[in-house]
Amino acid sequence: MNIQQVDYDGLIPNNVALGDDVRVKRALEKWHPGYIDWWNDMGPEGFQESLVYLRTAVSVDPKGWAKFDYVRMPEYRWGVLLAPQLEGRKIPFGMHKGEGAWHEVPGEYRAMLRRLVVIQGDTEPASVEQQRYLGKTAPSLYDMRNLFQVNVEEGRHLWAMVYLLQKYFGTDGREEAEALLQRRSGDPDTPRMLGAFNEKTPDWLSFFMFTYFTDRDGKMQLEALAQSGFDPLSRTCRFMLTEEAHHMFVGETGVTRIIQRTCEAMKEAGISDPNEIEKVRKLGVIDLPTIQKKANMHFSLTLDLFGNEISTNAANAFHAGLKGRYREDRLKDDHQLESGTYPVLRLIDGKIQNEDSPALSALNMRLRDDYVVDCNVGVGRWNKVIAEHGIAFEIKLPHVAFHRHIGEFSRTNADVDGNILFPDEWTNRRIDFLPSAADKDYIESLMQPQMEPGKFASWIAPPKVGIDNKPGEFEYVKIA
Ligand code: BYC
Repeated sequence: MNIQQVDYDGLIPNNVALGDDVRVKRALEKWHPGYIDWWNDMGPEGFQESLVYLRTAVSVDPKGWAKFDYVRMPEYRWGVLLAPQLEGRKIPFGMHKGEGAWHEVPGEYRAMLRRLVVIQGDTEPASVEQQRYLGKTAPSLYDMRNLFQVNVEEGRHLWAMVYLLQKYFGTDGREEAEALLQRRSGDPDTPRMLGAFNEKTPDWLSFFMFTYFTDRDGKMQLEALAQSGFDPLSRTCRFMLTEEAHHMFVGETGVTRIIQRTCEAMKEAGISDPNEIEKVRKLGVIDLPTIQKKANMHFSLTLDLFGNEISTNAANAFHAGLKGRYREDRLKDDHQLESGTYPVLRLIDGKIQNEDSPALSALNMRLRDDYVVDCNVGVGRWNKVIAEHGIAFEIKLPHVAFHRHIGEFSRTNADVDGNILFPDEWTNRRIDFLPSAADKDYIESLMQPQMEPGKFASWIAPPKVGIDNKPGEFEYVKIA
């Protein structure tokens, strides 16, 4: 069988010769109805019968892997897709560096590996649950389609992790696969595993910020797992990264288009001061300071997903060869980190300062640093749009100590510049940094659906090009 091509003959599309693997095929077929029930209950509400112009993977060849067509979402062909196996691949880091990559789970690392797969798996359905009401307020059919594309692919990413659980982790894996369908984002009794995935995504600005910031954590974590010495995990993550790129594109361009519309409207109305919030809001667009506050919120919530700066879990996973660094294969050092150090931001004597820590313990910090660099690239592009309109305003990522719930800074209150605040100062100034109830109400008031082909809500500019090069008035979703 050609690994690049996906076999669409059976119930579960795949490029892993599932037809020859009766045990796993049966296990997945048994899991399938529960997944469809979950999708129908927790997936995009109100649009399950609509025809959506979606891409589906037909190959894992990076040069041409998708085809576009109208699909009803519950009939989307979710499947198991792994990037091709690299002949003779070696474990690239940790104590087993240079040994042949594993094709079965090494017994001594079973629990650690399972935990990584389960955490990754848990985030995927969580994001679908968080976004399930957004279709009803879509600013255009183009945006609605992008939302649904992201949703079905997060569903596929769940399949990707469930395949690993079912194939490699026996009874425990089967139980974990079931549990992934039981937990619910935001549920007080059975919440999703990581904090940011239990928050609400109440409006489209949040959706774009989430896909910009939180999907980018997905990218970083998947890049780190793609380095894994456990080859099936590496191959799975490599293909997931191909899909993930579109999600971040949706986020980055979504925020860009909101900023662009705001700037255009301000210019037309002759408003040059971005802080004239009430005047700007009268134009039916989102003022730049509110966009900044939303960025502050989503960035800080996402930083928590990197775990504690100093982490024995992360050190163990690296040492064992299970989870590497961001693009480990491009780094030039011994890939074992037994002796090196890494600067870690800490709160020492009430001041935020760098302290050298053993590099192995500081891997979460390092991945978070790489993440911040990556985040800043798109922020720079947002600022270019603002500057092109001659408006004196810059979106800035807040300090990493701001609004944290995990790690070194979770026990303190810092402002967006990293100044430590007394608790009452924080309480008083919180609404300067994070969306207030009034900001939320205003954004909510804008969330009126625009479902006419080619039309866009007042607060967002049209995209530069359509999906699959379709013209502006293309009907991306045929609403049933
Ligand atoms: N919330 O040693 P520590 C994505 C727990 S996003 C709650 O600091 P570690 C996507 C931790 O579990 C990418 N609990 O943490 C994006 C541990 O508990 P136990 C998802 C937290 O393990 C958008 C304890 O605190 N993938 O794909 O080094 C849409 C001490 O932990 C949190 C992954 O994250 C938290 N935020 O690092 C759709 C990759 N942080 O075990 C999808 C897999 C920490 O002591 N996960 N804790 O009871 C990992 O690599 C790591 O587990 C983490 C945490 C980075 C999450």
